[in-house]
Amino acid sequence: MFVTETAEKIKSMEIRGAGRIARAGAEALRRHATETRAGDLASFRREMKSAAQVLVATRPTAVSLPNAVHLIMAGLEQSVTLDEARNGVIVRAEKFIHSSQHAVEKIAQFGARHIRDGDTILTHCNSEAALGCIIEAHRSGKEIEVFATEVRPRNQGLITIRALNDAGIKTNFIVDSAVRSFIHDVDLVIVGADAVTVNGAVVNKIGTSQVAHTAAEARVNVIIAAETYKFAPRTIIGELIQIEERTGSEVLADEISRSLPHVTVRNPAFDVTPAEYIDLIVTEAGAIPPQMAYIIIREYLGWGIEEFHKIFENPAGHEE
Ligand code: RI2
Repeated sequence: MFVTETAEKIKSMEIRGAGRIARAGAEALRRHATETRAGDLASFRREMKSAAQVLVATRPTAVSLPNAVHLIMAGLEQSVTLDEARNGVIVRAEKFIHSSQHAVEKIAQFGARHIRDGDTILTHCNSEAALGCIIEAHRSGKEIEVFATEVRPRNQGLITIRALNDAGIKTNFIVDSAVRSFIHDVDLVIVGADAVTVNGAVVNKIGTSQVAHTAAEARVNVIIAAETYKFAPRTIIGELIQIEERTGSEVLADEISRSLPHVTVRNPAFDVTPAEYIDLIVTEAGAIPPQMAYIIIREYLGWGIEEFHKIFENPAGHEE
């Protein structure tokens, strides 16, 4: 079953990156809607909701995935025939995938304009949105240099330096704890996001908040490259973003852990950078100060406060 396979690949991080997992989830829903042998509208709805729940349960932090699932599943309750329901899911999934790819391209154009000729940029983890800005600046003829971190424990920095190398960009590869040693050589930090909360805080790969704090101390601007579907609507009603804690074996080999009975390995995959350490969030709808996050949520995800009143008044009609 393609949904189960996709869910496993997202959980294991074979498919990773907040944008990529959202598109993978959308494709899984599209294929499920196309291939399911549900014979009537009620069973189709049940099957699609079950597939949606399997996908949303894979990784709890990147809101891009539940946002994509919500956008694709919206309207399923209102469909009156099986064909209308099936085609609606397929069309919305295709639309999400296309608009998500287009969003990364727009962010690259907008973000590249904030990179000056001669700048040295630091990036952390592997964000296609953030890398898009850097590579577009280089492609447009700007002379730039990059510092890229290793990103323990899953080493996503290796993916980043390969992409930068392939683009012909002069790159310095450093361990995560070396950021403060090099921050005075850096003109700008650009990173991605897994979630942006209503008060403009950004959830991203573990270590991002230390990078941003170090940049703030050195008066280096921090830009977040984030598509609108990474903004977290439910933080309007006070929901907190769950920080995924992954297995300790990603950090320390099991046989070593077993030899250290009093030691617990803690492996949070993300951290939270407060708005005060962020200068700009570049989205496909344009660049905003982090304090305008609510506007993006309201304008692009349609989740104004009244939306939540509807949820409270009619919880059944708003199942994920
Ligand atoms: P794009 C990644 O998480 C990193 O935190 C990255 O900054 C963020 O998703 C956004 O990536 P993981 O999947 O969507 O490596 O910009 O845990 O590619």
